[in-house]
Amino acid sequence: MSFITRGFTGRSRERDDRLPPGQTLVHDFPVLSAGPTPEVDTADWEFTIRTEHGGRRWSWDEFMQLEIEDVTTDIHCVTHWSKLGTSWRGVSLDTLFAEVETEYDYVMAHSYGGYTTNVPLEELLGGRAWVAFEFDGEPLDPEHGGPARLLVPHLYFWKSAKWVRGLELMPTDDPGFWEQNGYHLHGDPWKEERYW
Ligand SMILES: Nc1nc2c(c(=O)[nH]1)N[C@H]1C(S)=C(S)[C@@H](COP(=O)(O)O)O[C@H]1N2
Ligand SMILES: [Mo]
Repeated sequence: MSFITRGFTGRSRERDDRLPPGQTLVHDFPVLSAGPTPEVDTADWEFTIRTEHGGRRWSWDEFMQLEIEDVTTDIHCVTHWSKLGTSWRGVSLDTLFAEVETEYDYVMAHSYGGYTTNVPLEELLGGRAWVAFEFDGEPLDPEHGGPARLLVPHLYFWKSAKWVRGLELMPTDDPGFWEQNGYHLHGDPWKEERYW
């Protein structure tokens, strides 16, 4: 009996190790949108990286020719919910930035519908960020950002811009939509970088 008890304790401690401070686990998938869900047809969808030199643009079909990765990761919303082991499919930002030259260190993500969020370029590289178009083996639901969203799971989920349409390189770390409204510029859930 004590062996079984210890086993359960160990497992929940392991789970707690994956829960950043102040977070609570959820098993559903809450929807948090600052505005209405934009209707974006993949026939019209484009993804652009804009740099000081010009940049690069992909159509949906071109995007689907890129190397596609499966990602399983935990996600953490600043409103205190976390979801463990979510599964996604998408294109790594390493793959996209392999085709782009820039001296700039900061990125503004832009979404269909007007949402923006800022992230240092370095934090989008090194296998830490994707443009995701599937969740749980299905095309990404429009309310969760379909046809495609940014996925930056090591930062609070507001950085994972839904309906993403492009990235703009910037020389300075300018605040995006929530960051202008009091959310932290960086947003590391392990440091509780919620508001400032
Ligand atoms: N375009 C856009 N992206 C967005 C948001 C938004 O309002 N608009 N909300 C952000 C916030 S605060 C969170 S927590 C997550 C929520 O994603 P979900 O609705 O798929 O759970 O999306 C982020 N990306
Ligand atoms: Mo959020």
